[in-house]
Amino acid sequence: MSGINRARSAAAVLATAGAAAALLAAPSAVAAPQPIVGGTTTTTAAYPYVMQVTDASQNQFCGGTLVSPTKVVTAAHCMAGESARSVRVVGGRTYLNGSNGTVARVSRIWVHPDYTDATNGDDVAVLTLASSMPYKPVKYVSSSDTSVYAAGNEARVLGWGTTRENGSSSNQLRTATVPVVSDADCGGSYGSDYVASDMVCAGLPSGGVDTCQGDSGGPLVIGGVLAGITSWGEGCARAGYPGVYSRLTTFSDQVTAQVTS
Ligand code: 4AZ
Repeated sequence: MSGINRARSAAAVLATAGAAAALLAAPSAVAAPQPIVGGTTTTTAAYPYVMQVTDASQNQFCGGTLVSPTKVVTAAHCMAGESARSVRVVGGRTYLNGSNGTVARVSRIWVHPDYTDATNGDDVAVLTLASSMPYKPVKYVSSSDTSVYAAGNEARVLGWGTTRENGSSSNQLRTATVPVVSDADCGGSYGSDYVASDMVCAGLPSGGVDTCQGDSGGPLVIGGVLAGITSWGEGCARAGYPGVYSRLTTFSDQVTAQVTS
């Protein structure tokens, strides 16, 4: 994503400035490296619907959400350059370096037909598994459930992504909660890249808690129901730049068509 690349030099400057400040200020003022960015470790036993989306060697590159025994919702941008043969879904594996859980091959990949780039919306895909996952799926929003996106609602994000911008992935599954951001505020942050019909933002005004690289495709859960898909953002956990998620109510009927096919 272009935002990630643009982020790099600024992050390096901030890291240097932060290190200098740490020498001057109390060490306790410097936050320790955190999950996702800012959050806690968890397990796939606690969140059985969270899936690793991996390559054929079971190297995780995106997240996904189990919505039926053989259907996984993920981001369209995660499927760029992929084929059903090249992808696996791994359930029940809390640690990236684990070998436990259940590995499924993929028999079909549906990518939203209008998808071009995450910042244009339509960032949704559904994977059909060749074998069933023995884990409890999560319900997803229906098209009329738009009240879940009321600004300030608490949303849970999950993934194995980097624990800071340009950082390293987390070996253990992480989770955090972030408040939903209004369309007006998110449009203020991202201008025309924020397509309100297809996206929803979540994050704190001051940043510090966010999804990051490698969390893409994973769940945004509001009130126990899948309501979004981790999609994009300007860097990670920056003040004034919340994470952007696919607005699942918009795609719910298309997802259902895939889930029931
Ligand atoms: C990514 O590249 C990514 N801060 C995911 C989420 C966000 C940014 C980038 C949101 O997978």
